[in-house]
Amino acid sequence: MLERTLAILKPDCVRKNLQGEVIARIQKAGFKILGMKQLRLTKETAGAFYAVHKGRPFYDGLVEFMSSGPCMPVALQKENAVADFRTLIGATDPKDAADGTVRKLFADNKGENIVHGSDSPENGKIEVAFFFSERELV
Ligand code: IDP
Ligand code: MG
Repeated sequence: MLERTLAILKPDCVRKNLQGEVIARIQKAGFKILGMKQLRLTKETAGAFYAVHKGRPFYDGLVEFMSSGPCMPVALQKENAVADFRTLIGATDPKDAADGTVRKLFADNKGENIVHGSDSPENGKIEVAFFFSERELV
């Protein structure tokens, strides 16, 4: 199935100047970039994006981190995009991530883990629409 997934190059990725490194890996893995932008999330917007995690012990820190500096949402399309993107980035905690994955290579810890990836095709659509209007997707 041709799917959409949302990547976010998180504030740690931008701070470390790793945007190009990560985008290159995404492109080499065969993803088509439909849209890309840079913005700084407010706490309110970061909280809304991660609303599913509200109440978890890491939620406040996650909102703080995601609003701490610029990030880059990237709308991606590919056959099997959601699962393939999660394979490319690796497990949430870089300690558990497979060798060669983006998080294993670049992430410092489970919270500051360089990149977001949608967790289902349905959420892929919802999360792409969170950041991009249809006319921004080409
Ligand atoms: P995912 O990004 O691999 O899908 P989720 O469980 O959906 O992982 O968590 C969303 C984000 O929340 C993670 O990417 C990470 O930044 C943060 N997070 C998740 N679990 C923890 C934790 O136990 N400690 C600190 N931060 C966490
Ligand atoms: Mg998730």
